[in-house]
Amino acid sequence: MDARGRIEELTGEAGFDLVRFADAGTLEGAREAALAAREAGRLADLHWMTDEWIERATEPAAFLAGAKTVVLLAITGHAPDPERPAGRARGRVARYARGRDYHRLFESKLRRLARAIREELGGEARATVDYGPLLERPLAARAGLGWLGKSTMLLAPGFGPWVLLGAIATTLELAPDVPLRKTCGSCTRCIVACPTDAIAPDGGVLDSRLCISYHTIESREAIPRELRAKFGDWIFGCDDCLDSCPVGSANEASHPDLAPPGPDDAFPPLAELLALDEAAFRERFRGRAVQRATRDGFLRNVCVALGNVGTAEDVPALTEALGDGAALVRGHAAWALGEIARRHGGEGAAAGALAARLGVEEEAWVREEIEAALATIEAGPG
Ligand code: B12
Ligand code: SF4
Ligand code: SF4
Repeated sequence: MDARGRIEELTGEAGFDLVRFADAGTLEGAREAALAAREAGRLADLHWMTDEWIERATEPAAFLAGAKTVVLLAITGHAPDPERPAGRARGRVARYARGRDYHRLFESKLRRLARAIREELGGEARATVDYGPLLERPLAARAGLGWLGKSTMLLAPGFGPWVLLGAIATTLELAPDVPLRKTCGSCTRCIVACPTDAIAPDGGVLDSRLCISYHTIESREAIPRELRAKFGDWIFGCDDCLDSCPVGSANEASHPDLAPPGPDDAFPPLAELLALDEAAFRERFRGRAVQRATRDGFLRNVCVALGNVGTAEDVPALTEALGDGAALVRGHAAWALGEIARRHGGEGAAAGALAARLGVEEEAWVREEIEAALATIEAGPG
């Protein structure tokens, strides 16, 4: 068996759903596109994506000296939603983040594969997943693992956007696969489905400043007030552009470790999340991708979701959150109280809590949020 065949065999044994091979040449078009996105501000505050990171991420030989081939690997994660329990307001976690952290899943598998390439096949090998410096989607498109959809997702035949990617660069010269000749055609479903218009009207370009996924996972700042009502119940990531995609939608296969252990992992009850302190947050989401949001960022997201789907029953938990140690949480709790009171009445309790907090709040930004929430309540339903 040749080296390529052996790698295919090993990746199958490791439980990957797809494997394809790309030559390790510079990704010129993707580099220009990513640098232009950064220049235009479309990468928002992804501080680590500097121009230098982009240059390296589009040059496999900078990732591994002498790289000739990049092996692209994918696992699928499209487990159907578990039944959503009735009762108190619940949030929604993106499918990829409901089970075990896929980064950990990939890391152990990739490490073993890279070792096999070194020890058995005699090539140098270096692996990465997600945050490592390699742009995975354009590489996967070059390898014919899928094509770049209007949502900017890589769509794999039979799986659609429901594939997560990892890569191993190697000095072995392996026969590359060819890019697919597929496109989205006249479909525009993801563009229409995106609640914040984050995808450009013609597709293929995403503005992270508008993307729910960016704000709920990567951003450590306040969520812009004008966007909050569009976030619905998303508290970590967003799948709206994936859910709307017809490609691979009938295939509900999922790597077993990515399937949610229960409805609380897909749709966590919101009010109780507000009680998590740092230690309890780490414990609750041990081994889960949700940790990336940080405790304060995650509770910020929970407040926004409560503002959108919460009821008068959630006013006590939000009132408690008005006294949280993190200004980020206090400010968003204030917004949520204003929204719940506007939608459901119960003005007395929410307005009373906000007024009481205004009396002691020292942080200027939180005071502004409280005043805006009080103004919302005063303006009445609408
Ligand atoms: C930063 C990042 C984000 C950012 C920005 C995403 C974006 N679209 O720019 C945020 C936080 C918003 C994000 C969100 C999500 N992400 Co993300 N993200 C990344 C990361 C770390 C880098 C991507 C990046 O550099 N973006 C900048 C843009 C400019 O580059 P790009 O999209 O990679 O590639 C585009 C350009 O290169 C251009 N291009 C390529 N060749 C050429 C040639 C020419 C001539 C031109 C003009 C353009 C061009 O087209 C490509 C696709 O549009 C990658 C992992 C990695 N290391 O690659 C994961 C990754 C892209 N994310 C992933 C996932 C799963 C998601 C979410 C679905 C998570 C969720 N459920 O909430 C959402 C989906 C949002 C969306 N519609 O893209 C997966 C995607 C898998 C797939 N099937 O595509 C990746 C690959 C992680 C992984 N290891 O699996 N993500
Ligand atoms: S992840 Fe959500 S907010 Fe971001 S582009 Fe897709 S649908 Fe829009
Ligand atoms: S929803 Fe339609 S336009 Fe968007 S990525 Fe899927 S096929 Fe392409």
